[in-house]
Amino acid sequence: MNRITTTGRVAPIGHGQVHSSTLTRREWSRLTFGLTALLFPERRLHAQSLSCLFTLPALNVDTAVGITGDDSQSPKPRPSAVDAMSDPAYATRLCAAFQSIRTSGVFDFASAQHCGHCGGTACNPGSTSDIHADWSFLPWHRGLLYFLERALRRTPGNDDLRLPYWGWETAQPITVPPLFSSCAALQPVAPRGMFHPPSTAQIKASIDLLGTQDFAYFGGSPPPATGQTPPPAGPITGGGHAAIHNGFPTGPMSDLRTAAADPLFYAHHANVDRFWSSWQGTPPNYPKTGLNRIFFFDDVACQWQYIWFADLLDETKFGYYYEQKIQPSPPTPNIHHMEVSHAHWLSAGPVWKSPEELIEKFNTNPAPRLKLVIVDFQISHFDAHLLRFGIFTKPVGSGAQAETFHGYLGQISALSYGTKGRNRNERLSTVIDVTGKLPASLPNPGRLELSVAPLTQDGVTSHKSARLTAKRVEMLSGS
Ligand SMILES: [Cu+2]
Repeated sequence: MNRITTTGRVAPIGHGQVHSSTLTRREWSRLTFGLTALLFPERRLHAQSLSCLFTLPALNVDTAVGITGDDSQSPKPRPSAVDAMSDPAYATRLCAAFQSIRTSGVFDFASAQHCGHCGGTACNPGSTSDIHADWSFLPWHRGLLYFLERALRRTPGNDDLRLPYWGWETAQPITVPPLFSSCAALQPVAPRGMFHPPSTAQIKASIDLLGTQDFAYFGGSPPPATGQTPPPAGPITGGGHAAIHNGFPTGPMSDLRTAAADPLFYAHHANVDRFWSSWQGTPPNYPKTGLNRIFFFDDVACQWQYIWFADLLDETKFGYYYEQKIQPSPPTPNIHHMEVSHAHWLSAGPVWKSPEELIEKFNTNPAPRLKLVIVDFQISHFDAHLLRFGIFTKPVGSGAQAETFHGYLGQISALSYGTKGRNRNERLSTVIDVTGKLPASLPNPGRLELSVAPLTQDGVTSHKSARLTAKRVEMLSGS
């Protein structure tokens, strides 16, 4: 079988390259937790786990044997953090297991792995590889969580333990699960910081993605042929995923590079993984191409392990599942694709292929379920520290409450790399449920011109909007 080489590896670090571990250690220290962290013995493990990133052997993809599944007897459900907390025996065992993997260094290895995949950081100097900037986001994080969960399960008597998930899509207001304050082993190395819960609208940006058929509208598009521009980040990286990270203005979770040093990160990502699991159920549909990609993870004591993307599609093969799936809201059965336009880098905005026909569709009673797909747009003209954006059908000034503004469609959150802010050239995609919002809010019937404006914590526009220029805009219509 012909398989592509290791796009998942922390290239270009490999044989023959010398890196100063002293420098790495110093930068990691500066990058992450500052002097307070020096008080913790775990710091040594951080340094060791970073060194491990430099030991990745050259991989022969034709002979590499990936882990294809779990060796456990039967898959078990991952509990919600609330359910895990309500079972004191379970919570105690989880806490002890986390303590064990922190002492052994497995936790630090996972944290360093994550940092090393955040593109051009001190954990991975010289690389621009960022697992959050393309479609490997979901499978890669599934693999990371699996190895951590496997380590927890391998602590004595704990094979039935599974990572709890933080079900942030249901609660309002969203709160940090008390489980993660219940014992020292579930605390981050540096203080977690105050949590500012995202709004319902920020979470809705993730829920709107469920019920789309094409993986590109959910997790992103496969990498292109060599030399071509890579695809933008998958829509699932925005919405609730980014909004929860950004809910911590300080502390490890606020910066992708340090986020995995907080045990809460794994509960957050278990929920992102649960979104993927839920998407597959509505309807069952896997990515059809790009499965021949390999990811590596450093297991216990820096032992490299490999997983093929194709093997990560079914979580039950890795010993777990989610009992409660997330329902698309509102449900969108029988979605079929409707072309809006195939214009490229639309500066004038897409013109409906057949405006009359589309408007006729809008006017049926009940109105059809409509989802607007906006593929590949940039927000680089806004300051890199702005992380929350509203999308509108008309220009909007600063100081407007987005959700009550006539012409508001939805919003998206961007990922933060701490003081650096967003990635300079981040490209986004999103899917917004616009049922009942079109065409009433269109200034020019038959023509869709989108605007984007940064939002404050309270959902108010902080700057006037700019024209949203996307590579592609499509409409999904459900019956
Ligand atoms: Cu991540």
